[in-house]
Amino acid sequence: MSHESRGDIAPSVEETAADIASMEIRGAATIADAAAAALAEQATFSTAETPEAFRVELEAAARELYETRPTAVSLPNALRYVLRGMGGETVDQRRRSIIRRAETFRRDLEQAQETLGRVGANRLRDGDTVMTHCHSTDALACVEAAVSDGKHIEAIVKETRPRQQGHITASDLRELGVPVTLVVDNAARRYLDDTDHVLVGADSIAADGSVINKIGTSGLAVNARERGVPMMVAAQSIKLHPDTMTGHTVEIEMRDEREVLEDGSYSEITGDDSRGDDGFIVENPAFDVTPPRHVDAIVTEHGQYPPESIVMLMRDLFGETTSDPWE
Ligand code: RUB
Repeated sequence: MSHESRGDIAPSVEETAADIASMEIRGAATIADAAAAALAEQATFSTAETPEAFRVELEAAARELYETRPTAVSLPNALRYVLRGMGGETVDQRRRSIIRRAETFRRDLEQAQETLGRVGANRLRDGDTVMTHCHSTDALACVEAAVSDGKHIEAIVKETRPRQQGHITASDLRELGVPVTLVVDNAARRYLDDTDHVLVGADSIAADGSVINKIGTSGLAVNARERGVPMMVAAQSIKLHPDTMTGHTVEIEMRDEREVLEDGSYSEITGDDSRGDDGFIVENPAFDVTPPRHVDAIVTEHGQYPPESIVMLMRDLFGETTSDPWE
């Protein structure tokens, strides 16, 4: 990737971009938060001498962050929000406007998650068991709010290969005092009979109500429908993908095959660590698409929506058209 004519990017922005790409920073809300913070850092770091040069630097930093992971729309939505707040005639005014806007964004993000959590908690009854997939801070906010309302909630936590983010969910739930049963992904259907709600997050929500989330979500949703278990998606409005209103599709990230093979299973099969000419291909899609017919409710900070109605909220929040985060 060429950084030509991108201006001077702050080392901390480069670090944030690398951490997002390597999933050191991960999960759609956390990525959005880190991206907004990085733009504020770029504003502080900038030594631009003209307001125009300052704008060019901020846009270059936004591109650097944007190109890390393609699926979670919270990333471009965050960048767009912060950059649109740039105002003023001088470099210092612009710097202050970006820093303020990033702070507002991060505060609102936290608030939205708390509000969403209270909405989602209303769907959970005392004594319910939820099944989770991957690690979603929005989904956990619903459980946290239910627990703080005094409800007893238990959780069946899917491990979520290949990166096993379910382990993070398990430990977060344990901290909330929620009894956790950890299961491998293949065991999920068996445990749906003990489950009252499937509860997942989202990386993007499309205009037709499709939910793009960690690979395996769609299979879980199909099984949940077949078992009659309601499927609830916890997603702040920053997860709404405005481009899908004009027919664009959401890009599904394909990640490095080593994530699938890192447990050594490949060399056990082939006796070879090097890969390449052994006659099979490893694919590692990070996300999948769950059609709206398998989703019961999308819970946002603006209330809960049947998936087919989410486009109304999308129009209210984004209008009809969108553009790149730096335009
Ligand atoms: C994370 C994932 C999460 C969503 C929502 O994928 O799919 O369910 O990002 O998370 P990855 P949150 O681990 O590949 O980033 O609710 O925290 O935004």
